[in-house]
Amino acid sequence: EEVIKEAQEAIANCDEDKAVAVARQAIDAGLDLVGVLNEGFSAGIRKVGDMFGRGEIFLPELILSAEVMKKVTGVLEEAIAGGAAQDKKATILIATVEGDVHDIGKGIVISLLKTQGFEVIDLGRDVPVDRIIEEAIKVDADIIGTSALLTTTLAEQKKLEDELRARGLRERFKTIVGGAPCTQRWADKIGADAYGEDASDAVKKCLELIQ
Ligand code: B1M
Repeated sequence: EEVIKEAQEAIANCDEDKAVAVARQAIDAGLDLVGVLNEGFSAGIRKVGDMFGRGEIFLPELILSAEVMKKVTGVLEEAIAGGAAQDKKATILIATVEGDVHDIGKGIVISLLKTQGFEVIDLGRDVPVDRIIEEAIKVDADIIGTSALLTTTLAEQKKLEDELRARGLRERFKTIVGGAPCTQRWADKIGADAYGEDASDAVKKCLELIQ
């Protein structure tokens, strides 16, 4: 409980040393690192986002908190990935959609997928639909996953579904969508195969998709 509170505060205060110390403490104590990420650090960055949305803080502060968040997820992801499974279950290609640079959540989803034996091809952020499809064909992906954090870039997830259908490729890949403004309703509406609410849910859904 104390760790969760300290994690949230470290992000809100843009305190990198404190954040990294809390992360290391969680690793050493053998705590559930995904839980610490979700309830601690991620909750902290969302709070900062809410303050930004209300105009209580400005972009430079949001950027600083995001940098601390990146650093700390890097530390935790390394520890989580240490338990990566060896057996390859399936290949998933993942990207943040065009026009969108938010990639912290995508990073967490990726490290958790790796622990479950998925081979993950990460195309990064701000990736156009054409490139996503090209690469998916090239690596013979089983699943294509897209992350969108802006209400304006959600449309790219629909564009992907439409393009796959238009090119006669829709049956070749399974698709999963995620990101803060994304919902099951949206996934159903655009015809995606699955929606991941958070990293654990994303892994669960991907495992179902390859059944
Ligand atoms: Co921006 N941003 N941001 N931002 N940012 C939001 C999204 C916002 C809600 C903040 C706010 O105003 N309250 C708002 C969007 C409003 C809207 O669209 N309605 C916003 C805005 C406006 C902007 C800019 C336009 C600001 C500006 O420039 N004026 C700008 C846009 C840049 C762009 O993309 N073109 C911008 C920039 C940035 C930073 C660069 C400063 C930074 C991103 C740094 C980075 O990612 N490298 C940033 C941040 C940090 C945020 C908030 C505060 C936090 C996002 C985050 O990392 N959350 C965010 C507020 C919020 O989300 N409430 C906000 C933590 C992360 C663990 O959660 O990403 O949701 P999340 O991922 C979760 C799940 O969603 C899910 O699992 C993850 C793990 O649990 N998931 C998936 C995610 N992807 C998945 C994929 C899957 C499955 C599950 O399958 C493939």
